[in-house]
Amino acid sequence: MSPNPSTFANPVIAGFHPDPSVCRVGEDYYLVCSSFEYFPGVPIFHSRDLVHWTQIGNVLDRPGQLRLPLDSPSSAGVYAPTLRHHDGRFWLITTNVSGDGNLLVTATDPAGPWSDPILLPDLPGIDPDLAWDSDGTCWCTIAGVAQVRIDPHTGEVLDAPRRIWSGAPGAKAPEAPHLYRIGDYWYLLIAEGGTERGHGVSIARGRTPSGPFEPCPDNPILTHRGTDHPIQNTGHADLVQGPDGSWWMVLLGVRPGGGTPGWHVLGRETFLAPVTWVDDWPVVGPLAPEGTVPWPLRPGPAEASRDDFDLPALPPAWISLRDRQERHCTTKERAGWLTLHARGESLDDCDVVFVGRRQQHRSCRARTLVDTSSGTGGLALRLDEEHHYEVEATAGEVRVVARVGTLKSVVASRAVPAGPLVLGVDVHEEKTLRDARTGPDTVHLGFGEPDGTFTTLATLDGRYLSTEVAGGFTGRVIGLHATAGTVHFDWFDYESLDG
Ligand code: 6LW
Repeated sequence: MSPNPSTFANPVIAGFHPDPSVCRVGEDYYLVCSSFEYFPGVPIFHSRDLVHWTQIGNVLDRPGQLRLPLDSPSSAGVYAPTLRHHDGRFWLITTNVSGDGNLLVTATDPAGPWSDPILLPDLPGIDPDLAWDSDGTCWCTIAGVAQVRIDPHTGEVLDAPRRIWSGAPGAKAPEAPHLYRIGDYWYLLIAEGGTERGHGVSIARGRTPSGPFEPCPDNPILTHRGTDHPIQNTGHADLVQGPDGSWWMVLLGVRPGGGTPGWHVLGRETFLAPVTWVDDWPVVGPLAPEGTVPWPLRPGPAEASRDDFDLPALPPAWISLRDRQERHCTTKERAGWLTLHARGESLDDCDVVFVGRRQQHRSCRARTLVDTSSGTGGLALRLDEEHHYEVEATAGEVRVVARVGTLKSVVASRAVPAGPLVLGVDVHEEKTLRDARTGPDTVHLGFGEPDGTFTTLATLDGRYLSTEVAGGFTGRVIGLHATAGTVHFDWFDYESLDG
């Protein structure tokens, strides 16, 4: 089934889900995204209509597949996967910039298990793509944009990288290549202009997979640079054809909030756009003619989710920093609770024990019930080691801590009776622009009183947990941490407040 372009809601996968790559097998679509410093890596989703996606796992979910050193920086790690189905198998190629470099894994069931990685030590660069010629040749195209033939069974690179196209003259960062055979042409889709406001998608075509490539006269075929469209930074795309013959593009974009320059806090998200063909070139859109809303921004249905930690493993949307070892993070130690044993001493440390989920709504509410009788820990809203707000408890006290760049402060604290405590974070989108400097949202951190009411200890400006302030490629993750001793969590609730 394909969506009706006038009615579906974007983003189709909200929150930090960048660099989407998609393929279809029969009636089923599968989509993967980058995961950077988080473990497990490369979330994989399934859909029947390209609009409603369910996460079915993570491709790199074993330590042998994903080695992220404990001192590797945030926004390093796993970049830009390509997912393809060929010869009865799923193939995924990606780059772990913090260690193994380019690597390839395969699976017969996309929900896993995926194979151990085949490393490609001789393949330079990032953003690898896979495409097979009719004679079985496997072409691997990388950012730059350059191309080699590889043996995907061994990882052997069969020739020296050859530059095949660089996009528009002078445009920065030609990257995210995907090569497809469509009709009589081989199409080379790329992103260019950088993954910020200048981002765009361009395409070229040739008669062979190695070119020469003729650029589309209408390049970029998609960009929102210099527009007031609510979705910005549009780029890094992949194409897919529905079983009914319709064509679609998945791409990344951001939803900046607040005044100027606009701050996006949810990371780069996955969007969907219809594609038609004119003169054998793809046309993306339609692009907002007067009076129509081509990419409706209706929020999805309000979502609430509770994790009771009753299962032996955490659901696939839960992500940890760099590794997840049972001796640090387990639901088996106290039945029905998640237990975290501290390693790093604060969220400033790369080896902190933190496990969370992506913030997927502009306004949302998170609550947890924590037992800190043997340690210190709580609930954190995290962008990276240098940008995070947390409400945490330790015997007899609850406090709010804010880290922004080199500044760190205990913003508020309160004595509380011993015993399990509800901690909470509410995020409220700023809907009214008071002036050009209005921020994107406010973050309210607090705790539950014994009578069931909620006390806000601190209200902080959300702009400091945005990509425009922090830099990098990720988005906010909200979750649980332990910074001393052992901390137990009975449940975690996340609820959309978008309406
Ligand atoms: C990715 C590159 C990009 O490798 O950002 O937006 C980089 N595009 O293609 C990290 O996501």
